[in-house]
Amino acid sequence: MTVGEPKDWAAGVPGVLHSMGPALEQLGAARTAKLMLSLNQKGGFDCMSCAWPDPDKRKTAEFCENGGKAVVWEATPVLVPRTFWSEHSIHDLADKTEYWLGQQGRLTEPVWKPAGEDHYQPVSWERAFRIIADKLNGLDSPDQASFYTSGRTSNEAAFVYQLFVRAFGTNNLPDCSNMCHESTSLAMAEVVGIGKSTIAYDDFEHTELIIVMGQNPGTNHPRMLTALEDAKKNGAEIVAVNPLPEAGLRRYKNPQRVRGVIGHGTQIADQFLQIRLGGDMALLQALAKRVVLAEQKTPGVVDHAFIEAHTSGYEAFVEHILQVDDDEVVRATGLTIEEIDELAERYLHSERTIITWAMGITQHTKAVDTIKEIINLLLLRGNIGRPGAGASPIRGHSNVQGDRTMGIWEQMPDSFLDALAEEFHFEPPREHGVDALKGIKAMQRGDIRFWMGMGGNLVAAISDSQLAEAAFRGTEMTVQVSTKLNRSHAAVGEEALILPTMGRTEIDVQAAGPQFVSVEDTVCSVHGSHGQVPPVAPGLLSEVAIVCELAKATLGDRVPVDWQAMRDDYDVIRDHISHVVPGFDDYSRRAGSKEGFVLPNGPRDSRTFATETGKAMITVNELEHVERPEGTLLLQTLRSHDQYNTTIYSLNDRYRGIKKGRHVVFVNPDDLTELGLSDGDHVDVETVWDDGVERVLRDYRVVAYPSARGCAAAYFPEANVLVPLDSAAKGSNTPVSKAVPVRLTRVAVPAGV
Ligand SMILES: Nc1nc2c(c(=O)[nH]1)N[C@H]1C(S)=C(S)[C@@H](COP(=O)(O)OP(=O)(O)OC[C@H]3O[C@@H](n4cnc5c(=O)[nH]c(N)nc54)[C@H](O)[C@@H]3O)O[C@H]1N2
Ligand SMILES: Nc1nc2c(c(=O)[nH]1)N[C@H]1C(S)=C(S)[C@@H](COP(=O)(O)OP(=O)(O)OC[C@H]3O[C@@H](n4cnc5c(=O)[nH]c(N)nc54)[C@H](O)[C@@H]3O)O[C@H]1N2
Ligand SMILES: [Mo]
Repeated sequence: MTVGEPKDWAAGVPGVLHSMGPALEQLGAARTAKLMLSLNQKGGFDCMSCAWPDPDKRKTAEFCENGGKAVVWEATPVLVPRTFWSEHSIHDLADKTEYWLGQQGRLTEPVWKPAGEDHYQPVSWERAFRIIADKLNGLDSPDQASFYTSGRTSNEAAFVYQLFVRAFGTNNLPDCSNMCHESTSLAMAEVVGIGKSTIAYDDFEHTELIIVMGQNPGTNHPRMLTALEDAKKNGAEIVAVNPLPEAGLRRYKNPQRVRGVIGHGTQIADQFLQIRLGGDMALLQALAKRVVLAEQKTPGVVDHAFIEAHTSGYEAFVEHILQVDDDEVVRATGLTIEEIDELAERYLHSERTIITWAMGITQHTKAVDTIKEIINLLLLRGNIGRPGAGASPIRGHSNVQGDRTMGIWEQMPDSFLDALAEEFHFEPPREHGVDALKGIKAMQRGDIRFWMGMGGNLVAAISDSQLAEAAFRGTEMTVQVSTKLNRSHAAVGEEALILPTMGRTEIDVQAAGPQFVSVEDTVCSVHGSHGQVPPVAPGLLSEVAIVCELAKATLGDRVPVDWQAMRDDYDVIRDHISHVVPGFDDYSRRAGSKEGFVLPNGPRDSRTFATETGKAMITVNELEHVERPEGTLLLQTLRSHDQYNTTIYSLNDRYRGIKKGRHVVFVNPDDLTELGLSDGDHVDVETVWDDGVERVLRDYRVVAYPSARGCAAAYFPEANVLVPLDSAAKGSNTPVSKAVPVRLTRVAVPAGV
């Protein structure tokens, strides 16, 4: 492993080469060109990487380096051979890294591990469905089964999946959102009536100020840099709030423009606030206080017409916010008063402000309240429901937002369940199901005996890996619908099945001909995704086909649903969706059209807020920040540039200067001095948590890095070993992946290193 200087610019020439090089090698020029030129194009397929929206005017190459990697990873013609299963026991697979597992290639045939065996063996689709159906029908209650979804699943597959699960009789529908933007969904639904972004793509063109909080777009939403760059050209200011000086937020070379290639790139952030982990709530309250104080001096700073017509709670908020203690804010944020005043000035001068955020905000104990403070700050100056202004959570998985719209949620409201009952003539269960964390705990107790994953890799993605793996191993059956091998195929129940599926790049032919699917991006725009290349293997079924066949095998005639018709022609699924989900009228035609369509959004369209008070709720939240016990650091777990969640594309993290290694912990040089450590030392990283469980990462290399004081960082999913299962955000139950108190202990460096 080598550690070099971190880079302060993103994309540019190396970016393009990094994405095209491996593509050409593995795929061949023709297949690559076919895929890359239809990626994110109208009539093409939707990138399966992040949920960033597509601009109305598309470029010839409308994708980023990391989207390119995701496409190559999926469309690879490297296949897991039939002999693999006899050569590798499940114990053997459990010793492999995620990187190795992903490198084995695409899964091509269903496999089954019978009880008592340590090997998977090939099994026919029919037999696989029979085995699963018999297990499900043998449970004492449908609630002993749980059905997870990862956010790559299309609207069509998600809809039939939740329909099957509810027809089977449970609301146990956890999803990756539980670990991701759940805090956002909860907070925004409560205070503005919808758990989604209140802006449209165009708003980036009309804004005067964008505050990017707790987000690393250069790696995780690279095309957002283009939107930021365009906004800057239109005169907008950009502020980044982050404990790390992430590349791309500092300088960005746009590979699509000649200037980007030859110049020094655009300086993206006008101001960078290097905040301490978990300090955002204090910062937001301090900003709101400054707005209120400015209002006292110069009435009109607060948008009174808006406050009166559209909000509730203003007076109580003003009274509370004036009590905010600047000393506490400084302690919590690690920022200076001058820095906070400067941002406040920018906010007061801007007539149209957008705040965006991602995991740096949602994965904290007080995440829900922090997001409510984002909304408070925006509401004070009327920054919701007008052009160039709004609250914009930037979602992760490419269709995680659509899956939720389609009913993938353990707590869907009665209005949705009523519509489902009316459309399909059965009574769906009403009792709420388990989320991801509760699901693990139910497995630990033996209350959940069967677990199925529609994509994803929950064993690796959830906190407390050791306990989570033990929980999975304690179940009677685990089933994974997957494109490639991962850890969730190695930590399995007594019986286990892997059902291989097609990806979004592939042409999906059913009885009625080639099918398309559809997805919703982070700004609520829905559009079709059309597979482009033949599936890598002949025996693969689509996710829709797998669900429909499983439903037939399990439910027989128990509910009057025509699964076969839905499998044969996805228009039939979309017709049902148009009857059940508001905003989807004439769905097939509109999703199939080149433009797609934008879902209705009360706050954005008409400043209507479906909340308890019927107005946008300005809320009072008690300030709390994370304390750091002496001698410890707060550790955040994050993504490298060459990974997609638990999928590891390579062992490099170019922008942070890391090559060929992931066992690193980034620490501020002054903290190292204080702890008596230096760059290059090897340490054990151990969680400080009082429940007797040992949580430790052994032999990590210390990297001196300009992180905020007291705040360290390490890569997920490896670092999930350190995140206690009981450490969850209040209300949303999202694992607290961005503030783990840890102690570093130096270990001897093995000889030869
Ligand atoms: N290439 C690629 N793209 C992806 C993904 C991927 O793994 N690879 N994952 C997808 C998914 S599912 C998601 S959810 C998104 C994730 O996108 P991000 O949220 O950008 O992902 P993280 O790597 O978790 O980065 C968190 C960022 O927040 C900062 N941060 C951490 N804690 C705090 C805090 O307390 N306050 C503030 N202000 N900042 C903080 C970190 O320094 C870091 O810059 O990306 C999506 N896109
Ligand atoms: N410590 C820590 N933990 C975290 C996070 C963190 O920041 N820190 N982030 C959290 C977040 S934001 C998220 S979203 C979760 C992610 O959790 P998941 O969504 O569960 O994990 P992924 O790694 O995205 O899932 C990858 C797997 O999906 C399968 N797959 C890929 N494409 C397809 C497809 O088209 N169909 C099907 N059926 N399967 C497919 C492949 O087998 C692949 O191995 O992790 C969470 N965990
Ligand atoms: Mo996510």
